[in-house]
Amino acid sequence: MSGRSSFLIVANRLPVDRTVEPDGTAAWRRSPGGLVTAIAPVMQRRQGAWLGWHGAPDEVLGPFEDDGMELIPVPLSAQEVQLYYEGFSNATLWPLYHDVVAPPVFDRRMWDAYRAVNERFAEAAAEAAEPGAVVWVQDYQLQLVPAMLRERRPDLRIGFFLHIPFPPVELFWRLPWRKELVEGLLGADLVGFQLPGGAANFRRLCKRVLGLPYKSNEIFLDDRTVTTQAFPISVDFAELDTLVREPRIIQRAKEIRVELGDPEHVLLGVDRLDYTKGIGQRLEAFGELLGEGRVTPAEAVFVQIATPSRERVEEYRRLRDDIELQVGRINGEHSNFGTQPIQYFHQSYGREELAALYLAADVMVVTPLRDGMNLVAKEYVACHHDLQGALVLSEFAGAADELRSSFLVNPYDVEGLKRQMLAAMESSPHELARRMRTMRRRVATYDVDRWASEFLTALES
Ligand code: ADQ
Repeated sequence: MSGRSSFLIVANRLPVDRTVEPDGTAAWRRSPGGLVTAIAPVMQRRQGAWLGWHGAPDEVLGPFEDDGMELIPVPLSAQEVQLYYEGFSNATLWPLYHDVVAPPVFDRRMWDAYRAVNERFAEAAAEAAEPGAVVWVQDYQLQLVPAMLRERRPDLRIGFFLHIPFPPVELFWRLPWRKELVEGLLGADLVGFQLPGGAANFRRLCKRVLGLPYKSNEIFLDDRTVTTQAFPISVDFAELDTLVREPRIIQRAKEIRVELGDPEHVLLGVDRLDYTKGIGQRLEAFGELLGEGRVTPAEAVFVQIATPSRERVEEYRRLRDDIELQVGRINGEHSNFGTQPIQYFHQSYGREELAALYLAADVMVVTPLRDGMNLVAKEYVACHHDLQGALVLSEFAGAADELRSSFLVNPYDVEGLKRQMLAAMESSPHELARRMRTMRRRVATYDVDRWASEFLTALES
């Protein structure tokens, strides 16, 4: 054992993407996305190391430093990317944990690859950790790592955080490898979830699968206890709040509105193009409002940003086709020369452009069918120090537990969705300010720093 770091993050991906500079040299750039945004600041402060795949199949890289972080690449073969990542992680676990909104694939070869890759991550973490180090394992791709790591290094303090929902026992039960997954997670000292409901589901499952007793937050094993607890993840409130006060962002937000034809209402959706996000449901509602003449293309524009995601997984390819067909239909029926009621972008954006978009939007529409938390909702709130702007938020997003002053919706209820979108557009500035103030207080207090420090305090105590 070489023993090197006293603090380790273990995640499927490293927090950087490779880019090619204008002069042709390769460089690394901090990647977008929930997890990275959340943990990078903690990493830099603690001078820890981050273990994860670097994004290129069949390539072996040595450890390197970037952005003030020590990065340790874990290699994956092209076949493992297909079976472990696109397969077991994203075609089995992802739909199963999100209320089975798409049918999960159960494939033994995928499971074998998942186990083998988890083993490799555990091996690499065991080698990189100093005696007594704190290791924080992230998310559904690595649920076997805690137990595999404990077996090799019982001296470590091991935490695990699940970023997606943990399903009810009745759904989890379908998984042919349910016992192995539960045992994998129980290798941790602390298993964290977004919501108390996820933690409760996990405790019930441990009792059902392994007959383990539990009391309040603790599950009792023969020789130790495992703590299960909710830690709702959040955003860097201060950073966003400062960013949107900068003149260039304010200017850009104004430009965006002009480019959209200066409509009275700008509605916005920002999501990874994922079938859990309810993009089709919100477009359907907006399309019906147009069809019924309750909003007109002259007064409202819906901007939908859909970040490309998991494009090699069959369900995602189909989803992209469906959404693009739907956008085309609605625009085909309701566009005039020069105005298109839905502006659809299948692109990724930088933080600044995204902040300007949030600032420019009157109504943020977040309608997942199931979502662990949803950072977009919290980012929108953090960007509205003007106390204007309305958040339409699905009851099935974890964020709905905290953002009770949003316009809550059931995304399966198209009429309800239409009603709340209209209510959001028609609310008085006074009413919007009342709602936004309450939401901002919550997100400012429970920001991402607090999320990470509460998890780590619980893990280290
Ligand atoms: P995601 O499913 O990826 O995260 P979300 O929480 O909304 O969902 O985070 C997406 C992040 O990507 C946000 O920070 C957003 O700003 C960024 N993003 C989205 N579209 C973008 C675009 N076009 N360009 C640039 N950036 C874009 C998973 C879980 C969530 C959980 C997070 C964190 O599914 O439920 O909240 O992890 O735990």
